[in-house]
Amino acid sequence: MLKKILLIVLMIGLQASCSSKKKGLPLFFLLLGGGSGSTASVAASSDTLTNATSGDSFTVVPLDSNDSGNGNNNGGGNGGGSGDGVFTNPTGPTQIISNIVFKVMNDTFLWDNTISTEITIRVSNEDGVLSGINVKAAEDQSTPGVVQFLSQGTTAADGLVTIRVTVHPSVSEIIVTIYGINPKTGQAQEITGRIPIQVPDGFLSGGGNGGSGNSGGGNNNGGSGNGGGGGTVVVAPEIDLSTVNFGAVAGCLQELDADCDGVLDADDEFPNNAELGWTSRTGRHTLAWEDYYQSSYILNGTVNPSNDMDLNDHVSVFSTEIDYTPQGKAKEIRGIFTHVGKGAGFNHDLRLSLDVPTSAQLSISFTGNNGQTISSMNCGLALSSASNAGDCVGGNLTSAQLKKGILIFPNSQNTLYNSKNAPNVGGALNFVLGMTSQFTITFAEPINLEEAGKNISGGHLNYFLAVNGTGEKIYRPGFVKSASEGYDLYIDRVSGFPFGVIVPGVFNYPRESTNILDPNNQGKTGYPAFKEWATSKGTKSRNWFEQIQTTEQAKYVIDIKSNYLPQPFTANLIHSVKVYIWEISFLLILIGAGLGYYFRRVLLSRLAA
Ligand SMILES: [Ca+2]
Ligand SMILES: [Ca+2]
Ligand SMILES: [Ca+2]
Repeated sequence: MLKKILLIVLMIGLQASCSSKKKGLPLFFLLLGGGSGSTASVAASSDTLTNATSGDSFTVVPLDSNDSGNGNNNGGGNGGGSGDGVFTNPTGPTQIISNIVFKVMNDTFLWDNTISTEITIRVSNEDGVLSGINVKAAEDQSTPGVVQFLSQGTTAADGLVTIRVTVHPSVSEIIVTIYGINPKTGQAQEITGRIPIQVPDGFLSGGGNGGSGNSGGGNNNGGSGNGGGGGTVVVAPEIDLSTVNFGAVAGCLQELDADCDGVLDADDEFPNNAELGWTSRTGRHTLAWEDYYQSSYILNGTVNPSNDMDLNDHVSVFSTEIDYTPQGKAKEIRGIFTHVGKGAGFNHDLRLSLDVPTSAQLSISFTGNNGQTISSMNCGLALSSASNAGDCVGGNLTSAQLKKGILIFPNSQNTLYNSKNAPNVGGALNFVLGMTSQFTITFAEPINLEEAGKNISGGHLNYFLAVNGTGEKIYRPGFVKSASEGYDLYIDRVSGFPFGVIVPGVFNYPRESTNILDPNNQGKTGYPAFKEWATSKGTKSRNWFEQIQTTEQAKYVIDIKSNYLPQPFTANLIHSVKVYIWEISFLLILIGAGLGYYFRRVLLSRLAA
C-alpha cells in the first residue's frame, strides 16, 4: 500500500516539475535559483565532479545486518561462484575502486530542453567481470528530495551494461546503484554513487566539447543582459567499477521481486507481470512548428524570405508514456495530443514516424472540444501523398508503414475548427480549443527505441509535419542530416533556428509573424534568450521559455496557458495527475520523501532478512 502512495506522490512531483503552473514561480525556476531571469545551464556539483575524477564516487551501503546468507546466492557472476560455505569466514569488507571517463555527447542533440545521455558501467571483482548484476539509474534533482527511478539494466557476460537516461535539464547528476552480496559474509549490500552527466563547458581538459562557432549571423549578443551563463556539456560517463568481496545475487529474491523479472518491486510498475518493468512519462509538453521550410534557401546560405520564424504554424499540447520490458525495450507507446494553434495559411497533418524492425497494433480515437467522442473522424488529409494505412482508424501497421508515419491529426483546418488562435501583436485572442487525439501503439515484439538516434531526439519521438501547399515534410532537429556534409537539415544554417521545438508545459507561443529570434535585436520577442539557446545549439539558456516576461515582452506572445489549463482536456494520460492540484504537491512531496525513505529501508532490510 505504501508503494501505491509513493508512486502517486512521485507522479505528482514529476508533473509539477514538467508542467507550467497556473500561478506562482515555476518549480523549474526555483531549481535554477532563478527569479532574476538567470539562464545559466546547470552543472554537477563540485563535490560530485571531484569525487568522479578522484575515483571516490562510490560507497558501499551495508543492508540491515540480520542476514542469514539466504542460501540461494550461488553462481551468478563468476565472482559469486563459491559463495556459500564461506559464510563461516566473515572476513573482509567490500571495497571499491571506480575509474570514470567521460565521453562528450554530440551537441547537435541538445534540443527540446531535455537531456538524454547514457551511462556505461563495467563491474568486476577479484575473480573477473561480474555478469547478471542489477544496475539502476535514478535522480533526485527534478523534484528536490524525491528519488525518481529512471531506468535499469543487467550486466552482460562481459560485465558491461549501458543505460540510457532522459531527464529534465535541471538534472546534472545521476544516482547509480548496484545490488549484490558480499560472498565472505553473505551480507546483502548495495554500492551507490553520484555520477555527473552535465559538466561545465571546458571541464574536460582534453577538449572535444563541440559547441562553439556561433555560426556568425551577425550580431548575436542576445538581448536583455542575461548575465553570462557559461554553458554545460552533456557527457556520457563510462565507469569501471572494480570490487573486492562483492558478487551477484543469484536467482530470484522473490520477497523483493515478486515476478522475478529482475526489476525490484520498489521500482516495478508491473510487479506481477514479468513481461513489463516500468513506464516512462514525458509529462505535459507543447510541440510547435514553423511550416515554411524550403530547403533550397537554407542550402544556399540565404535567409528564407517566407520563413517568419514565429513557431506557431501548428501547435499541440501533448504527453506520452512508454512501457518498457525489464530489459529496457519498448513494448507500448501511448499518446494524447490536443491541437491548440494554427498560425498559418497552409494546412498540415501531424504524424509520428517509428523506425523499428517490427509491426504494431495501432488504436486511435478523437474527441471534440465539446467532450464528445468523434465517431467518424473527417480524414481529409492536407497532404495526400503522405497517406498511410491506419489513418484515423488504426489497425495493424507493418514496419514500413510505421516508418511512413502514424497519423496523429489530419488536416489542421478541421482539427482546430477553422480557427487559428494566432492574432497579430495587439490583436484579440478568441480562444478555440482544438480536437484531441489519443492513441496506443503496441509492438508485436519489444524494440530498442533509442537505437542509433533513430526514434528519439531530446527525449521525444520523431514527429513530423506534412504540409500542403509546399508538399514538404518538416522534422525536428536530431533526425535528418545532410548526407554529404552531416549538418542537421532542420536547423537553419544561417540563424540556428529549429523548425520544430518541444517545450515543457503549455507554451505561450509567439503571435502571428513575430520572429521569436528577434534577429535585429529590436526587442520584438517574448523570449529574448531564445536566440542564445538556438545559436549555442541548445547548450545555453535552456530555460528560455521560463523567463519572467516584462509587460513589453508579453505583447509578443499568446496567452495559451490561462485559456488552456482550465479546460478538461489536460493532455495528461491516465496515470498522470492534473496540473491544478500542484499547489498541494509540495506538501505531498515532503511526505513522499519521508515515505520513500521509510519504504526503501523496509525493502532493504527484507533483502537482508
Ligand atoms: Ca519485478
Ligand atoms: Ca514486472
Ligand atoms: Ca505563423
